Amino acid sequence: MTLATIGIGANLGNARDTVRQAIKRLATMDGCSNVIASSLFSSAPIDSSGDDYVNAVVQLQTSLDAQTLLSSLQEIELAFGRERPYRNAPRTLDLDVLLFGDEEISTATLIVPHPRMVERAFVLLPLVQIAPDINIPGVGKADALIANVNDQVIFELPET
Ligand code: PH2
Ligand code: MG
Ligand code: MG
Repeated sequence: MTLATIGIGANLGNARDTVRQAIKRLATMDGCSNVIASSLFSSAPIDSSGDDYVNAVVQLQTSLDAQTLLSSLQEIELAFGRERPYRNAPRTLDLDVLLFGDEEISTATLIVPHPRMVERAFVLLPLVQIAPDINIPGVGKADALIANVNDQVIFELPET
C-alpha cells in the first residue's frame, strides 16, 4: 500500500459541491482506502482565469500504481464534466497526484511530486492541515515552504 496525496480544484459550476462530492467519490475508488480530507479552501486563480477556486487535499492508502491511480482520477474528472479547451482553463474538477509515497516519478504523462505544488498556497495549506510533518521528496518539509506563498489570496471555507 502507498500513501497517495491528491490535490482537488474546481472553479466552474458549483465548485464547493463538486469538491465535496469528489472527496466522497475518492473514498469509494477501487484499491483505495483510509481517506483523509482537508477543509475546503477558497483561492484566487493562479496562472488561470475565471472564478475563485475551491481547493482541498486528500490523502489515501492505495494498492494501485501511480499511473493507474492517475487514470482512475481522470475518469472521475470526466464524470464531473471536465473539458480541456486550453491549458489551465477553468474546470469543473481537477484531480492531481501530488505525492505518491516517497517516490519521484517522471514519465510522459505523470510527474510526481507535482512540479508546481511547492509554490502554491492552495496545495500547501490544505496539505499541511492534514499532514503537518509531510516531506516532499527531493524538496523537504512542506510546512517550511508556506512562508514563501504568503502573498497568495486563500482562506479556509466554513463547513456549512
Ligand atoms: N489549478 C491550476 C492553475 N491555477 N489556481 C487555483 N487557485 N487553484 C487551482 O486549483 C489551480 C489554480 C492548474 O491545475
Ligand atoms: Mg492542477
Ligand atoms: Mg490536473
